[in-house]
Amino acid sequence: MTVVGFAIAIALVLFALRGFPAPQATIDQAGSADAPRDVSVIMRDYRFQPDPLRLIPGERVRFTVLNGGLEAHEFVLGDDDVQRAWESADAAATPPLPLTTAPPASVPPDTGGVRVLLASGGEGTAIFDVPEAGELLLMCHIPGHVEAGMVGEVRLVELGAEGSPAVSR
Ligand SMILES: [Cu+2]
Repeated sequence: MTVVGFAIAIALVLFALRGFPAPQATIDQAGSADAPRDVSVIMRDYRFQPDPLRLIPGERVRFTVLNGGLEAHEFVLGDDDVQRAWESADAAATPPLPLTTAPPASVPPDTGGVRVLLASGGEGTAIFDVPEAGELLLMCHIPGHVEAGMVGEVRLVELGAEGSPAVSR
């Protein structure tokens, strides 16, 4: 990292800590197998930040997902088939009555995509290989959350596009 790049990174962190809206950073390097690109996503009641989420086709990213909301949230990134698999898994795992315990949600291992389920205040990481093409969606399938607006836009962009700046917690 260059001195200027380092200074900019520090400035972004300071802006984020103070709660200022951070300026858009440029994605100047795609993630690779050896060096995944770090991308932070915050889940709130009921949205994802940043929105849109910008990813480069074919890159490998390491997501750090934080749940800054008061409720449990789920980060599900993948195509339509992935979304439908988790939607039905979560619906099936929801207890039919209060105070009953349902089995944890699961999908077949070859479903693809990535899913991080977090309690309020939780943090998790996940590695994801961005496909070369196709449509990706970001959704939370906890019952009622999609209806409340918890759907994030995902854009596949070229190198040099505006990326995801540091976000304030
Ligand atoms: Cu949610």
